Parts: sequence; C-alpha cells; structure tokens
Amino acid sequence: MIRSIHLRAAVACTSLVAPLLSSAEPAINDMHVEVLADGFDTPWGLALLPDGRMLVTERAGQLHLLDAQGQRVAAIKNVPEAFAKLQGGLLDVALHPNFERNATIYLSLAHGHQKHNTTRVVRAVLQGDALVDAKVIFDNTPKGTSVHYGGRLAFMPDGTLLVTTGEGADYREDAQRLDSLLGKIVRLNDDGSIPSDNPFVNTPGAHPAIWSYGHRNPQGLFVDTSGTVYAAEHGPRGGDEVNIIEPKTNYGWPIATHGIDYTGGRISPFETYEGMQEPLLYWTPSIGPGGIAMYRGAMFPEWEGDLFVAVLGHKHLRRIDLDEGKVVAQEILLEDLQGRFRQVEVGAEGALYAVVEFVGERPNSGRILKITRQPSRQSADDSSHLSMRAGP
Ligand SMILES: [Ca+2]
Repeated sequence: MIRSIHLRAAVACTSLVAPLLSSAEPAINDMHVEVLADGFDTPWGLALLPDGRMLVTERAGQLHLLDAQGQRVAAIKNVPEAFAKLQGGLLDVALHPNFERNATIYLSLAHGHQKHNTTRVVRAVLQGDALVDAKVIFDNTPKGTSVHYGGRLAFMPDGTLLVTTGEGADYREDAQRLDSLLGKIVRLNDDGSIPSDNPFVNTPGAHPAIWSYGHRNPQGLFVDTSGTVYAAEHGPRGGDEVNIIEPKTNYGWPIATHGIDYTGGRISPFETYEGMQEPLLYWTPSIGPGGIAMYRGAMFPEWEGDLFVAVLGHKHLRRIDLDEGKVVAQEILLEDLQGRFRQVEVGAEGALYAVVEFVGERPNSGRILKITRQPSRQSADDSSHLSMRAGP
C-alpha cells in the first residue's frame, strides 16, 4: 500500500505533463500510468515478448519472466553470472528477431573481476523457466574499472545485432582507437560472427566488429522500423548526447564534446571537430539519459515518430518531438514520480513501458510502469496494482 500512497501523493502535487518548449502537439491529458510490476532491485533491461509476457533484468544478476499482467511467472535459471559492482552487472535483454520460432534471447552483462572485466553478450534459448544452450558471442576489450559498460542491445532490420560498449572512464582515448572495442557500437551476426559488410573489415589494425566509434557510455539504443539507429549516451559533466548512428562514423569522444570533466577541467578544447559527427541533440548540463525508443503506435498518434528518453539523473521520461528529423520541442513527463527512468519500450499495442527505480526510498524499489490512454485493468478490486489518471 505504501507505493500507492507514494504515487497518489506525487500525482496530486502537479501536472504530469510539463511542456519544456512549445510543442507542435497539445499535451496528452488522458494518460494513464500503471505500476505493472514492482519490487525489483535496479531493473535494467526489458524485453516485450510477442505473446505479451516480459523479461526483466536486475543488475545484481536475476532475469525475471512476467506475464502480460505483470505477475512474476519465474526467476529464470542458468542465467550467466555477472560481475555485479557499481555500474556492472546483468544489463540488457533482447529477443532474437525470430524469437517466436527459436525462443532465442540475448543478454549483455559485465563479466570478469575488478582488474579485468568486459561487456559480454550471451545468446541462449529460453526453455520453460531456464536458459539452455548458452553461448558467449562477444566480449569487448578488457578494462580495470567497474563503470561505463554501455551494454544496450538492438537488432537491425537485416538481422544483425548492435551492441553498445562504454570506454571504461579511465580509457577514454580508446574510444578513438580502432584496435580497441571500448567506446564503440559494434555489429555482429546473430551467432556473434562478424558481418562481412562491416565498415572496418578491410582496415588493417581495426577490429572488424566496429560499426561506429568515439562513444563515451551509450546506454540507449534503438533501431526504428526504417532502419535509422538512435543512441543516447552519457556525457561527463554536460554533453549528454542523442546521436543518429551511421556506420564508420566517429562521434567525437573525447576530442569533440560539449561536456567538461567532473573536476571542472576541460576534457578537450573542441566542441566540434572536423571529421567527427555532431550529435542530433545534446544536454548541458547533463540529464543522465538511459534508454531510448521511437514511438510508433496507434494509441498516441500525437507522438508518432517522436523519441522517448528514459532519464536517470533528472528523473523523468522525456519526449523529443521530431519533425522531419529535426528536434522541434522537448517535453518532460512523469517528473512528479521522482523515479530514475532507465529504459523505455513501446509495446505492439502502442503502450509505453518504462523501467524505473527509486533510490533511497527503500530496497527493491524498481518498477515497470505501463503508460496507456485507457485503464488496462480494474485497479479498484486489485489493491496490489495502481491505475491513475494524469492530472489535467
Ligand atoms: Ca559525441
């Protein structure tokens, strides 16, 4: 019941919809936010299964299967062990494009120990409540820090898999090196082999998995049905970015950045640099962007083609109003909840699903929120779930 009080109190304070800039569309005033599931310890990744069920990762190493109503069906067995420290642990989960036929999933995780760890990708088959036939298909270049793993997974329309890696914070120069897999977005075949048309396969000394480089810590990755790839990445103090990812492209870090170091020192004299791609959008000061998704769906036609960013640092869900590829407005949503939003996904029915945690409130405060136009369940006769209307 505590969670209900918390949410009701939060909603009573102010409107859920706070226009940041003038938006082309009117604010949505019949938005419903439902706590679909709660009690998670730092939930990180979410995969929506074709039959309505869900997989949720917890950074400490658990993988949960939920039914379409958010009830826990199983804690999945045989999940590969993750190096769970600071930002490391079990990270993302993604479905194979042919999941309905092969039940194959992909997990990203921190692997190793303090002095030697990687961002790893494991492929496995979900059989009942267990993973079988697990196979390591990728490890990036080892590092000796437990931060900046990247770790977000997304499939391209051609069936290849994109993986973000971080630069490990102490290895930022590696983001510019083509012989290192730190600070990269890599592209793999579904079995982990290297696609023959990757951009650096014929470049001497370059790692052939590299798709794009010059990244810091991208924790958001989304491939639109059109094939356009969007990535959100954490900057240092300032300089968080959303980028449109093209192959063979240098995204600048740490040479071109709108951020400064945490010490206040300049990382680089350059905000832009010849040959390095400028972001679609950047935030200075930082907001702390996690996952990213483009809205495609019938439920909110006002949002069609807009980007949603899960915001950890400033604790909200942010809509980026795109018009012909240009950012025309931004809107802050669900700020009243004061939750650290880590991931956002769009369901087939057009609902938004958000992964959120409430640090300092109580242990295991992580929740999966479902955002719809209409109540998807009767909350009155089920006190364990809360459905609420957005304020006018
Ligand atoms: Ca950049």
